[in-house]
Amino acid sequence: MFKFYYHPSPNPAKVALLLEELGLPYEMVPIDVRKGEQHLPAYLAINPNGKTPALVDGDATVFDSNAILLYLAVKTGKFLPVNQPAVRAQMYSWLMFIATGIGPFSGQAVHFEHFAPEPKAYAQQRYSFEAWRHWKLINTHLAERSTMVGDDYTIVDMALWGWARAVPMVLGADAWDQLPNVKRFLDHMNQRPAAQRAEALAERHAFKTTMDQTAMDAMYPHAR
Ligand SMILES: N[C@@H](CCC(=O)N[C@@H](CS)C(=O)NCC(=O)O)C(=O)O
Repeated sequence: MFKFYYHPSPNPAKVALLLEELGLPYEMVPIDVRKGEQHLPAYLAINPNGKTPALVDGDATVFDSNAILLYLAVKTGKFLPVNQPAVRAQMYSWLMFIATGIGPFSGQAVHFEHFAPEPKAYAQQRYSFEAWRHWKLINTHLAERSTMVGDDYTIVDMALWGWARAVPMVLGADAWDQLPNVKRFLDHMNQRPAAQRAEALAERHAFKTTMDQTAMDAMYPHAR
């Protein structure tokens, strides 16, 4: 059985969705990042980066959400696009674009908008600009397509879903007005029973929800 190290936030959500789509048994192990559990030595032995998610599959340990998506998709042979170089090239490109662009810029945009101390105007502007630029690019890509790569539902759609849920938090409540294709994609994905089960995973543990000083110290140790 897989051990899935989880916190209810965008990167773990991608993996929760794939595990639910696969229908394979897994044990959810809560890592409460607002309590600092990501820094415990036992967890760092699994994910040296001290972030969620991570997955343990027997003697295999995988960390970083999109690496876990690839690991599970390759292992099971499911939710990969057709095995043609041109299509697989698109899969790698969009997976990495989400991992290195959408995720980090969206995460930092939230950080500077909601949590960073002053002065922060320059950083706020830079990350907001880059987050918008990345999401507009996805919006354009989805203009005439319902899936990110090829004709099938793949791990790239799951990777995007994890962060698409957070768009109003990242870009503001009226962001959907400028990203109608991303909204259509998200609404469609949210109808999947596996997506609903992935969302419900958050209710299986009483995760800390307040962003108090303990949580700030745990998540932003440089600012202590
Ligand atoms: N590149 C990593 C990023 C993981 C990440 O930033 N996870 C967040 C939740 S979405 C986290 O665990 N944050 C806790 C912290 O920053 O201390 C991935 O894709 O898995």
